[in-house]
Amino acid sequence: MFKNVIVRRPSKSMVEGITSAPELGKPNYELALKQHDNYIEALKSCGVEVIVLNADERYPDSCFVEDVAVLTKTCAIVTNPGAKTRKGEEKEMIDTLKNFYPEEKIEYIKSPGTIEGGDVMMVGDHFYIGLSERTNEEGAKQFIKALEKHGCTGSVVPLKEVLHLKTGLAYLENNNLLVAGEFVDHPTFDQFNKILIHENESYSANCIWVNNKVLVPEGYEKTKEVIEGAGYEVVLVDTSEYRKLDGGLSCLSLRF
Ligand code: CIR
Repeated sequence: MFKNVIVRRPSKSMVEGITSAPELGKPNYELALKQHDNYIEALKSCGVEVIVLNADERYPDSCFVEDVAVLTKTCAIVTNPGAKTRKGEEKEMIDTLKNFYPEEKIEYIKSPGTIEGGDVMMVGDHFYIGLSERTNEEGAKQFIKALEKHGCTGSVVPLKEVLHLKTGLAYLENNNLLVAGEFVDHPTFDQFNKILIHENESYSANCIWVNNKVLVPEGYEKTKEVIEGAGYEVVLVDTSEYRKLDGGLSCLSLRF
C-alpha cells in the first residue's frame, strides 16, 4: 500500500516540453492545470497524502516527477535523466526526499550512467529496468547495485519502440500486468497474468495502481472494461494535455 505521493505542478513552460507527437499540438496550460487538480483529487480518493511541489519554470518537463527518482520501501534512488533538457531536474527533488528518507538511504546515479524513473517498474522487491534512449547500461548497472545495497533486486529489459518501459506496461499488483505493443509477447513477462491493451488504445497502458484502485486515462473504453473485468475499481482521469508531451498517469507522480 502507498502512503504518500509527490507531484509537481506543471510550469507555463510545459508548452515547450519534449514530444514525439507534435501533430497533437501544444498543451493548453490552463486545461493541464485543471487536469492536474483532478489527478491530485483522484490520488487522494485512494487514501494517500499528496505532497504538491511548486512549478519549476526552468524545466518544461518537470511535472513528470516520476523520471527523477525511484522510491522503494527501503531506499530512494535519485536518477540522472537521459534527456538533455531534463538534466538538473533531479536535484530539485532531493530536499523533499530528505523529509522521508534518512541520508544513508538515498542513492544517486552518476554520469555517464543515465536512467529515468519511467523506465523502472516495481514488482514487490524486484525492479525491471528498460534500456531506452534515456536509460543506458551504465545507469542500469549503478541502479541495480544501489537496489542490492538495500535488499532489492533489478534486471534489465531492452526496449524497441516505447519511450519508457512503463509507456507499455503497468503492474497492478496480485501478479496482474497490463501489457501493450512490444510487451504483449515478451517472454520476460510470461509469468504474469497479462491483461492486454487493445492496439488502438496503447496510450492507456500507462495506468497506475494505488491502494487497490486503478487510475486509468479517460477516453479508453476497452482498457477501462478489461481492468474492471479483472476486479479493480477504476478512477478515470483526463490526461489529454500531458499526452501531447508523451506523458501519462504514472509520469506525473512518485508513489511510496
Ligand atoms: C519527456 O519526454 O521526458 C517528457 N515529455 C515525458 C516524460 C514521460 N515520463 C514518463 O513516461 N515517465
